[in-house]
Amino acid sequence: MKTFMRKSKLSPLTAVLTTAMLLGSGLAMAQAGGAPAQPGAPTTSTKAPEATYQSAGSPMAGEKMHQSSNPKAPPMTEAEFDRARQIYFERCAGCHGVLRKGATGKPLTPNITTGADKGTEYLKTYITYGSAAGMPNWGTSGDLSEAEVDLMARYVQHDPPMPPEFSLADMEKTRKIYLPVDQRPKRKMNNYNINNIFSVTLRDAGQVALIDGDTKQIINIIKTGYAVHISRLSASGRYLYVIGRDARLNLIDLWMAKPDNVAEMKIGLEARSVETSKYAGDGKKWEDKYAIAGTYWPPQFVLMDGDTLKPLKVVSTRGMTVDGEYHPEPRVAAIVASHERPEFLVNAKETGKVWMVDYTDIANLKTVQIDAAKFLHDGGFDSTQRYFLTAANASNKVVVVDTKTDKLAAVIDVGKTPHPGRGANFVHPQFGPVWATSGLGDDSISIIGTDPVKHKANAWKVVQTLEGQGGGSLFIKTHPKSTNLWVDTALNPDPKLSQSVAVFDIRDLKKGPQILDVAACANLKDDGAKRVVQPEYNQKGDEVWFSVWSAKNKESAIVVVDDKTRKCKTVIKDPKLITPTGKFNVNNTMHDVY
Ligand code: DHE
Repeated sequence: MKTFMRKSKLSPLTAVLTTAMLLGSGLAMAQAGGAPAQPGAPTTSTKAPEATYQSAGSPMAGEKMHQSSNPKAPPMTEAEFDRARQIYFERCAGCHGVLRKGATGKPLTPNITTGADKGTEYLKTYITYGSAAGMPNWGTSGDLSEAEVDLMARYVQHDPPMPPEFSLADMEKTRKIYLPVDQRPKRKMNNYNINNIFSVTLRDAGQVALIDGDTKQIINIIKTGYAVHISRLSASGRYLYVIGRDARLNLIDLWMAKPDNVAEMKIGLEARSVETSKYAGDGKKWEDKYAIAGTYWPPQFVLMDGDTLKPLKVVSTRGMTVDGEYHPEPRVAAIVASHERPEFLVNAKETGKVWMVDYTDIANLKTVQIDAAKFLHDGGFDSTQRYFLTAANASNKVVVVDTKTDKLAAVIDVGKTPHPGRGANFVHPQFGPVWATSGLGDDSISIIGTDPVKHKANAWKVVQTLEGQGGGSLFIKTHPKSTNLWVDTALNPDPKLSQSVAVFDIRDLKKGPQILDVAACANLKDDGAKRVVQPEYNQKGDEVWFSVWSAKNKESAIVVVDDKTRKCKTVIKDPKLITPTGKFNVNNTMHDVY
């Protein structure tokens, strides 16, 4: 084996923990959950990178909820209950669920946690030492004190408190219009090449930076939601939508002399996804017409007017899983807009169903639910934009939905905990058009055939598995004009891997990857974790941008790599670039180019 093809540095337990983090609801319980010390981990602390990842916490930790009590459970004062509830939402809810009915972690309802063979002492051991199945060792890692372990052991024997619901009227109450539609520009009022602007998530600042992709200058830093997550574009490219983990949705008008917020609204208590109507048929009737956003809590999605965010219809995702069991909190994960029909595709994570939401008649809303696989997370289209490929991450599968027929096309076994972002489309020299995903749980990169017409034998099969430089990969990317396939390993516990990326030559994938030390290019003044995360191409497809993501009190940067030479070209640094993570190029996001 060549030295650059390093084996995964994830121990099985850490892999599980990392997986749990990713499946979490903003709390990423596991990382603070004391991922065991890793050889070669950053010198500051073995958990420092994970702590960065965790810092979002659940926005629901601060929500008022009623104390519930179970007479069979050990008593708690109101103050103890409130403190335990806060710890639960900061660290545990992501895996065990808001209602403790289980998600990727086990259910923790009183019928399970109380009883002769369970109870406080049993639970304390479990919380202190963790389990091989992925429960972090909260006590021995030092993340929870003995008193806190005792508190949590008692808390989980009480009935779970119910966070509030969030109605259409609640949304409307929070809606703010900063610039009414009739006062907005009638044409583009700036000289920016809007198609090459990048919206950069400044995660822990609760802001996005708009960066001019041509000049690499910051255009504006705009206040958005808490632990802001993703940006998406309207079909025309004029409007930018940004969603925060606190479910605050911001609408930014890129036509303004200095693009800025024109409206905002809270769509719930905790969220990750937003999308806009993109169907180009019907004489562009749907262009910039609607937006949709989904929440982790309450488990629902809302359809809104595209330019005012006026909420029009809210739909609950509560219901039966693909296995036929009721799930009270199926979180809304990725949402994409169909190019084949006026429809949105909504991933309901825990039920494993993809909802096809027809937006032609919102008053008489038609939806189709496709049984896919549990734990749907992120995904994107194939190169023809007919098929939606999405990871069912804790099921180790990729699901394919045909947006022309609104039917399931395939469920494919892939590597451990796939995490494609939107994935990578390219023409494989041997197998024709393919889409690829990397993953968190191992170093495999699964390449799936996507052409059921000219390459039928390869369609919806893993045609090749590449060995990346390690597990802990979050994103993979290429561009139709490029012959490079970039794979990050941002969550690998080995800093050598988390600070570098692997780049494969699509023309000769057997050659193995070149490893590029992107963090070194950034030459940051502070020590500590410098995770290199999320490759994103510019409009032309000749540059690929990486975030070098440090802790919020340390210097971060964006490194622009020349795609042809694979050499660092520009480093964008600014004290205002705090914790940059996702980057969304207007053209590529608008047209689903990846
Ligand atoms: Fe994400 C996309 C959920 C943690 C960066 N993330 C998504 C999507 C979901 C999701 C459902 C797909 C949205 C869509 O397409 O509509 N993310 C979650 C979590 O639940 C999780 C695991 C834990 C959490 O606390 O939120 C989580 N995500 C992270 C991070 O810590 C990352 C690395 C840094 C950050 O900014 O928070 C992160 N997630 C991203 C990015 C995308 C994303 C950059 C969009 C990728 C793309 O190319 O489209």
